[in-house]
Amino acid sequence: MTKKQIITMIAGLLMPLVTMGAEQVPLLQNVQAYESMSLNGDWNYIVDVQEEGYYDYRMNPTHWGFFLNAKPQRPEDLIEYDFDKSPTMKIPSDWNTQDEQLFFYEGTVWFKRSFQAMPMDDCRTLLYFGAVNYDCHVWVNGKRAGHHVGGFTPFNFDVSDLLKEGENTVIVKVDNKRHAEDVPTQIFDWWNYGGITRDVMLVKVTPVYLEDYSLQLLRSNLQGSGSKYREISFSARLNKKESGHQVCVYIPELKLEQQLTTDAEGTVRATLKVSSKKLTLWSPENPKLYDVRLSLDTSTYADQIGFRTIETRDKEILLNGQPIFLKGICMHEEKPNGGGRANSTDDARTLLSWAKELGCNFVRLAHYPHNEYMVREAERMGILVWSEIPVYWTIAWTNPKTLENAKQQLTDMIARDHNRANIIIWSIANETPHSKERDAFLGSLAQYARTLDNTRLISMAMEVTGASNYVNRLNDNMNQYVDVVSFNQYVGWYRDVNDAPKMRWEIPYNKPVIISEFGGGARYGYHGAKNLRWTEEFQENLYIENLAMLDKIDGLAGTTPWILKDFRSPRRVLPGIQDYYNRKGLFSDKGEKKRAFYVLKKWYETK
Ligand code: GCB
Repeated sequence: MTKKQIITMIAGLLMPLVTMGAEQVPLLQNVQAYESMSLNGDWNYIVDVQEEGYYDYRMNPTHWGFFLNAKPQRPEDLIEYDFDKSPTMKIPSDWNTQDEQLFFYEGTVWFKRSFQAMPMDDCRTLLYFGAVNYDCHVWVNGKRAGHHVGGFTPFNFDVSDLLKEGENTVIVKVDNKRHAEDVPTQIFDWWNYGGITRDVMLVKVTPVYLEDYSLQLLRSNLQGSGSKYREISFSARLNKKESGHQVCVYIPELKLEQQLTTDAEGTVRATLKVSSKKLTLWSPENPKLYDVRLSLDTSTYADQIGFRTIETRDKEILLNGQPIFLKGICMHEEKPNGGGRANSTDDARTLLSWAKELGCNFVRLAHYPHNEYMVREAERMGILVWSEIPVYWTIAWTNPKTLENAKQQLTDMIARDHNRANIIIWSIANETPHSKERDAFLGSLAQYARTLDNTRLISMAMEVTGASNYVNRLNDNMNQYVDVVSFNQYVGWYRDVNDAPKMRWEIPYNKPVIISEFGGGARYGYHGAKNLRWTEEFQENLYIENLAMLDKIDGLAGTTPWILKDFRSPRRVLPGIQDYYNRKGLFSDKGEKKRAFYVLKKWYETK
């Protein structure tokens, strides 16, 4: 045996000891309510094209990887990396817009940050990531804390046993290479922004804590309409299956208070009754949120929760029992000025105020769960939300791991946001090609979504299946699983705009219809005849024709045109026009309004 083989063998024996001590735990509901220490800020980073810091020269995981953050101990020691001498970038962010050299980079980058441990008394510490794109491994003080896959959902590890007094180090290996079996898969029409793209924090929790809770107004039809009382269902779950803990939910403004004791599963459940007159329902016109206080034994947590119902009746969508037309727009999670991942209340407020100016009461957060600031800000501003997982185009339908991955992203999206009143639709997919395998995959996903949350509507962006003689037919086996039939159509862009007036639509389902996408590209400031592609006039005319066409669709309950703002995409290469931006925005990448903005705004005024 060579010296190197002996070292590898010993390290292999030690590895199980090293990996003990941390675990991924189910997502903490309402992380904002907890005492925490932000780890946002400057992190050192090392670009690792060949994953030298993770694999040895035989492509086996090395035990001496960058996660050890090793330093030479003797003058002759060979260590070929040094985090502390490496550059820094601000976290949260995407590396593509932070470092010019990484604009097109897809691969592995290592991040390192040191911090002083916060005093923990008898508490435990969760290391929380809002999102990391896409595959990430985390180490604390050289010991493995966990692994996570999926670029748009939060996760947390219990790292209490890895922390020490004084200085601690967290190292994250992020890899955003695309793979056929991933969700999303190898191709998608947006920038594959890599990095630690959302907040990172250490969260202090008591050994037993409220892992999840839910407050949800019951639909009035479940209790007889015209009732003097409304019912709010409340449930909560501890992180441990322990009975005898005291849970209290208190809504001061409604003078509602309920004390409960956990059962052997560590759960509580109750129905709270409130007079219909006293309860102000959340709506776009009056996005009323109530202060809610939750307590577990001696700890208390605050949240703000709105109460509303959402359901369908034949081809109508009913919000609080009343039909509503969803005046929407699609959005990507990109900064209002230029590219780069958005991740702040300010970004959210700017983008959502543009949607408001357009007259929207609804946004489709495409094509993945957006950051929590976006959802919370929309809730405060009275904007309804469609939230989606990145099951986009051609997924590996027969791969069980891919299904598991999609289900996990769905679980985490719903776990984070199920107390947000503005979210009314969970979308499970976008433009997926029909096949038996796809039907089995999506059917399973839809049924699973319902078991996670049966209070909201389920949908997916479908495609028109047949178009002949100007008759567009929608025929999708998934219709049986969705509450709302939604589909994307591009008359005027991928089809001739002159077809629009001739179009008829056959949607053979007694369900509300949302046109989840339509639109076309224009470069802001480029003017010309209305048949000259890429001009604002072309896009303006396309909107005029499409809106007239939409008005003829039976059961149209809303629309979310594509898209609020020009966004970066590696598929959009036309020089001088696209320059790696998809130009279908109603706003340019710098936030300038194109002519089509005013067409849609005017149409929404009539709705
Ligand atoms: C679509 C996709 C969207 C694309 C858009 C386009 O149907 O759902 O992600 O960006 O078309 O611009 O072609």
